[in-house]
Amino acid sequence: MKKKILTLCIIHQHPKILLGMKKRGHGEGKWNGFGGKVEKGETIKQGAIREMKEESGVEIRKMNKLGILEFAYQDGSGNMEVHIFYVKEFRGSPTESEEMKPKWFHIDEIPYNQMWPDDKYWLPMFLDEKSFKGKFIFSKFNEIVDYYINENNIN
Ligand code: 6U4
Repeated sequence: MKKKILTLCIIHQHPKILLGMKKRGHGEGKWNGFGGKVEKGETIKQGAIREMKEESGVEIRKMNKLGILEFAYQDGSGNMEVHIFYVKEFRGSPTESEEMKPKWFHIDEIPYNQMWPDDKYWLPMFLDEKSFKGKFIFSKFNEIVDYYINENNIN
């Protein structure tokens, strides 16, 4: 099956990051960055900017791609390639949308137990502005059954 290309954007304004509570769809009930599927005719970067605006009302002014992660399921369904952007500058204030409820978290209080289980492996590197590449394989219960992650220059 063809991999879907998705984006994920996290604003880091030290010592806080902006996450959103996903209100519906894939990852419902979890805190996560903002993003979604890249649409036909747009670049990955354009998709990231569009999703951030749609889901949080925030306009990205400056960002940097730090990670590419593949998420796969044991049963072979729905492989995703997620491009992860570190957002440094933005305009507007985060506003709740139909999809996401935004909230700033201090980096010492990141709610890992209410996030995707892979996040604790890569978010610390992300916060240090290190680039990374990896793959996570999930069971149908969204548990990690295998993974690798490499600190890597992806650009
Ligand atoms: P639609 O239904 O088109 O609105 P869309 O918002 O385009 O959906 P959606 O909601 O499926 O896409 O996006 C899923 C989001 O969750 C993307 O930002 C990628 C992110 N994501 C998916 N699996 C993840 C995982 N294991 N860990 C993580 N983020 C993940 O940190």
